[in-house]
Amino acid sequence: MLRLLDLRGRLDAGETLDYRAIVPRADFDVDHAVERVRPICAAVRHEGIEALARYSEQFDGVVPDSFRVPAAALAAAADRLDDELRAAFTVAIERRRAVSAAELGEKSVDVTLAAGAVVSQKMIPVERVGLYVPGGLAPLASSVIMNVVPAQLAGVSSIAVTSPPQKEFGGLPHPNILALCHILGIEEVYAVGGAQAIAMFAYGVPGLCPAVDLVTGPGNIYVVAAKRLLKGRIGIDSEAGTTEIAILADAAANPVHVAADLISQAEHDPAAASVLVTDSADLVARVETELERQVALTKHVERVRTALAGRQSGAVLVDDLDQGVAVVDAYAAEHLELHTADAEAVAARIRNAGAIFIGTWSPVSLGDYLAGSTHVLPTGGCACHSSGLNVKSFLKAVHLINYSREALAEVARHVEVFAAAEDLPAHGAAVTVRFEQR
Ligand code: HSO
Ligand code: ZN
Repeated sequence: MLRLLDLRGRLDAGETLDYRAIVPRADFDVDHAVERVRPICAAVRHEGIEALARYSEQFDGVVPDSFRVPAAALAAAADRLDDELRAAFTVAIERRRAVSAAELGEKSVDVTLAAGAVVSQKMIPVERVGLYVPGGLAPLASSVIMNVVPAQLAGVSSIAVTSPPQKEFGGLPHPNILALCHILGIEEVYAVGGAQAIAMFAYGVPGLCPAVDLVTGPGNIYVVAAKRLLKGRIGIDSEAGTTEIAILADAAANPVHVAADLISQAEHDPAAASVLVTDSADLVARVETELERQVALTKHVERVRTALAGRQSGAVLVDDLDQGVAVVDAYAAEHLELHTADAEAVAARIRNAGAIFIGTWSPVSLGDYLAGSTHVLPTGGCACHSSGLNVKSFLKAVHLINYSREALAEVARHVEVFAAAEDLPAHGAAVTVRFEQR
């Protein structure tokens, strides 16, 4: 089912391998999608609610009575939650809160560089954020928790949530999404999805939604493209797009677990990526057998098959664990699972991954819901420069510079010389003028 990429023996044969260029990737990339969403974002900017209605009709097949979800609908959804699901939500919220609280780390920095020369750093929460919760093939209620909890712990004062309107729920977002908003105390909720939702947050829509400073949350490739397009006007978290899982495994890995986890993320989208990297051809064969068996039993069989057979998925055979680490580092997966001997030590060697799942008892689907970690993670190789959504994503670092007369005098000549070297003498003068007698 998986495309096979056999790298064994190629280094010994003297080849140099550019792993970034050869790891499985989709053909369709975010740059293409940016061109598709550009007119959508422009229309929302200039036509506001009318454009939202048009795109809702076109992409969601329904136009909500009101794009702002009424408060009564939030409360009603929470009332109707069944007990078991409520209990699962509670554990997920508690665990994500516990980890978020620890993510705050050092709150402030204060450095005295010389007598009277102090630089400190203050972390200030972004004032207003827009949080995106995916609808599409599977409305992800869990994304409400992943977005809202760290924003609240960071101290964001104005939080808006949006999620696509669902035809079967009369144009409201999925009821579990509404219920979680209510449980978490979020009152500003919109029934808007896709690129148009990101544009609504970025530009604001008169009479509906004031513009936000930062947009976070996972989404499909069009949501990611809109975030990339509007970045600058708004801040964004990482580009958290179509789901990916990479599994680094050795011969002793459990093929039942490996296959189940590859399928679990393939379930999200026909464009989802499931990649197995191993030095064991025997494991590949056993995982293939398991995939055949388990895929036939899974509910979303078509979607899963398409994802597993796609260009973006595959099995990569490597010479040894070292090459395996190099390949997964180059791939920079959103989720990386380690099914190897001494997986903790292997984890310590990984540089690029959105989140690392250590050992056979830490599957990605645990992290998707309630491990305590985030599931809003960089995709498409962005894990080599970006982080998953966390409390710090909602905070800005501001330096405070506080020098006394004496402390400035001590370095005045350095500033003057530096400024002259850059041919910016007025910079130097701004310091020296302070010490000239008049
Ligand atoms: N795997 C998705 C998150 C998710 N899965 C939510 C199920 N629900 C992206 O990390
Ligand atoms: Zn998932």
